[in-house]
Amino acid sequence: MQIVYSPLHARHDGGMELHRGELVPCFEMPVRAEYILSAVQAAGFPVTAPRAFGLEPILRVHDTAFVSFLQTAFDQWIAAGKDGFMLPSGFAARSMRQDIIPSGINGKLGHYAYDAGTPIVAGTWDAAYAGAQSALTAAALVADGAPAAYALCRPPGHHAGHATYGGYCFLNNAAIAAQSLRDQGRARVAVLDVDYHHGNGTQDIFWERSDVLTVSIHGTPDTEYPFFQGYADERGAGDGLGFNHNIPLPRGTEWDTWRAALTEAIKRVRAFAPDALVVSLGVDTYEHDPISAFKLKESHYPLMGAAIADLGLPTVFVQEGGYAVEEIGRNVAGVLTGFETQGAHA
Ligand code: 6XA
Ligand code: ZN
Repeated sequence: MQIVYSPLHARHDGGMELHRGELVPCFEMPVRAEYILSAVQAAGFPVTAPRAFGLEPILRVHDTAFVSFLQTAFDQWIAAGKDGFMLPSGFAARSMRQDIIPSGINGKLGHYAYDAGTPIVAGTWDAAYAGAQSALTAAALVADGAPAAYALCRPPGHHAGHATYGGYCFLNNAAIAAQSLRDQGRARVAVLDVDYHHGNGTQDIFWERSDVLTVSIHGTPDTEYPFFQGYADERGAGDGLGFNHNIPLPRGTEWDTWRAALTEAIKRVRAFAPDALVVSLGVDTYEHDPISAFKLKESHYPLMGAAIADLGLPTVFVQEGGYAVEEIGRNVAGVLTGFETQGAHA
């Protein structure tokens, strides 16, 4: 399986985030990608650079004004006399107007963002764009006949909605990959999200679609980020009703319970009979992750990969979260190795 990697990810180095009431250095840092790259190379996977697909496939899932906000936001911040990293300080919550996009940069931030934990810096767009091109390259490899490919995207993507950002995510790499598989003739595509956090952006993008199934296993939003989405009763709407499945699990969940949830998720994917699979691969389910509370061990990641390979589907892996930086590389490589080993016997 090819690994798609761009060094441009390092241009996003976020500074500080507001995390559970405290301003702290960002957990989502460039060294994450370097640990993953070293580990997958050590495991023998070949690495390739992303190809150039341009903006058009990004605009298939994201709002045009939102994308141009991401492209120009930092310039507006500089023009307003600021520097460093940008965080919103007021949000369009509940009773406030959703239909207004203020021209001032602070209002714009509050319109598009839904948390104060996702800083934008000078290089954020370059990194997010390179991540999306990496996801598109992995999707193209699979569309052209590779059994699987892995996009080492950073920053991650699964919290980014059609016109919203948060949870360290700006462009939804998994959704962009899934849509590009649809556009290359795969009639039905499933997205399986195994990150610790609910893939609320992916859910949002495909909420009314019956051609893209979304299934997410995650820490219950009752206590875990993103708090306001990811509950089991969210099943899609309109044509998409019944094509979204959330499996929230409590803090402290261990492998046996998590594996049973994966079996349930895989059953949903199988019943959908997709032509291709996109996996939102976060490894923040790891027992020592600093911002998460599941108890998966290093030995479980190859088993996860093998269970996914059992589906027998052309598969695009897209990197999401994982913040135990020294271990995430081994855990990601574990999933990919487990997938390839099982796939070879399937
Ligand atoms: C709040 C935590 C954001 C979660 C990011 C993540 N600052 N999502 O790993 O998958
Ligand atoms: Zn996560």
